[in-house]
Amino acid sequence: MIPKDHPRYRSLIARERLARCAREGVVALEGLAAHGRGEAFDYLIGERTSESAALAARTAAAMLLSARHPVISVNGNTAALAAEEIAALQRASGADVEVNLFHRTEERIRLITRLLEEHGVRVLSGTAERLVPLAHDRGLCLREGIGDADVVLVPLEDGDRCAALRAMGKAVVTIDLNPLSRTARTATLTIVDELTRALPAITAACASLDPDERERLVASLDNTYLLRAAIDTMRERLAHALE
Ligand code: PTJ
Repeated sequence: MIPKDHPRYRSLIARERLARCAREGVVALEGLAAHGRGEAFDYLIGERTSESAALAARTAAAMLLSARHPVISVNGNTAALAAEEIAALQRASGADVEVNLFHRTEERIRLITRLLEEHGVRVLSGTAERLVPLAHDRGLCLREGIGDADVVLVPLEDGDRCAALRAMGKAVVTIDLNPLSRTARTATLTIVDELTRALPAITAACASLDPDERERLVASLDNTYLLRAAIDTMRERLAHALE
């Protein structure tokens, strides 16, 4: 039992949930290591949404709303941490949701789909085909889902797939606390923020953007600027860490 007044309450609850989901098979054991890396970067940005991340989240909403066929790609960590937030974003953006795994087994696909559905997500189903040219199983996707998407939101992504999706002409939006990762640098748009802060920010923006602002945000998207701003936030915090 984690006491509510513990100074690291949120972080401990997230770890507890991930550990439970790992025991149940939803989260890959490797996902626990990936979460730890994310936590370290979250410390560096101050565990809050920076101004540039807020702009990135609004831009992500604009891209999802302007897309012909937006798809949210969900892995084990994302389902464990944010099933409810994915349901809300699906309602706000009209995006399809597809489960896509690095450590893929049919059993994990089934468990993650069930968890998402229990939280109100409508999950695409069907026979996955190797439509993305990758040797590993992230290349497997649904023809009517990621295969047909023009904009794909891929939280906690793997760099190879991000590059492959872009090479197929798709716009890739990622959420990654590490602004130095290959994914962050390869994506069309990177939100350098924690998943459970970034998703509600995109959902809220979906409800508030008017068509003019939508167009302006998409036209002025500059991912290098957003990554530099995230790194500057971290540098600034480190410079004043002990004051
Ligand atoms: O469920 P599977 O089989 O698809 O596997 C999922 C993992 C996460 C294991 C897989 O995609 C993986 O290995 O990911 P990476 O390459 O470690 O990348 C994960 C990235 O997400 C890292 O750059 C982390 O810094 C970042 N990250 C981790 N937790 C969070 C995060 N970013 C935002 N919010 C988080 N909670």
